[in-house]
Amino acid sequence: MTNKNLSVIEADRLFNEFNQDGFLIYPTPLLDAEMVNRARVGLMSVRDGISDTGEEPASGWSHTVSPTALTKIEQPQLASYALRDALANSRLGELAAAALGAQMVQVWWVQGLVKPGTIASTQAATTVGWHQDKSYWSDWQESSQLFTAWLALSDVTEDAGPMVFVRGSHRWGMLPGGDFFAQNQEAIRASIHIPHGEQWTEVLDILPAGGVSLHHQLLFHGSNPNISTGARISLAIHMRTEKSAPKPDTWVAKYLHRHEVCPVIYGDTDLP
Ligand SMILES: O=C(O)CCC(=O)C(=O)O
Repeated sequence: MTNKNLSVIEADRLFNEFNQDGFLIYPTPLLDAEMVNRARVGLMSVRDGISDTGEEPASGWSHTVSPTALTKIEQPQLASYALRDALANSRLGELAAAALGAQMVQVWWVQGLVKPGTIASTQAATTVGWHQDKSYWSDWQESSQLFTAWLALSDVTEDAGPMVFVRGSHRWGMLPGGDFFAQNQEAIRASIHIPHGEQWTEVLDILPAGGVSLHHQLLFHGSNPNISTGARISLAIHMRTEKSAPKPDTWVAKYLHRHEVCPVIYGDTDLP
């Protein structure tokens, strides 16, 4: 697959914005409404323990779904054809290739995320603490070019617990203090040593269903509690470019050859 829809000027703009800010918010839906709907229904079915492929999500996922906390389903596309279709058939590949300046883009891990709203819970533990994704990705060789696309499957308004990006923080290097699972953002932020001359500037990731954002593996980000009535539903799609290699015999490496689960969504190079 190549860049069919993006002009050279648009591709340059995406590349420059991603490199400068460490993220890119792309509200134009990458999937049509019917596919978004199928994917959302597919993810919620997997959450409810239904598999139409005969496979289960990856371990780490338990069927104990708490209505008061963020539900995180590891590799939900193992259990859903609708999710496999959504991953393989959106314009995500060309968008990501342009932003990264990549020749090849492959999905290597997906997390289904359901963040309950206030109807499910009045006191939900649905904050995602400030963190850098790279701190959780030790299965990869150090210099691997990895990043995340966050695909909204419901409208993500300001009150629905959107992600929040810290502009330019991908240039600060790997810093101690981040914690996805912690709920006290002020305490995490206080423990992060912001490099001299840099500023902590927060940008809300507001998206309609079908819209997507990309973020760099070193970018500090987190998310607010969902104080809207409905659930916030999304996929965090972790991807790699041709400049990446897994460490041998790791958990991640065992999925990469399964292209129906980890599709190559741009280019056709099949790397280790
Ligand atoms: O969905 C969220 O609120 C956070 C997701 C996240 O941290 C990620 O996609 O890297």
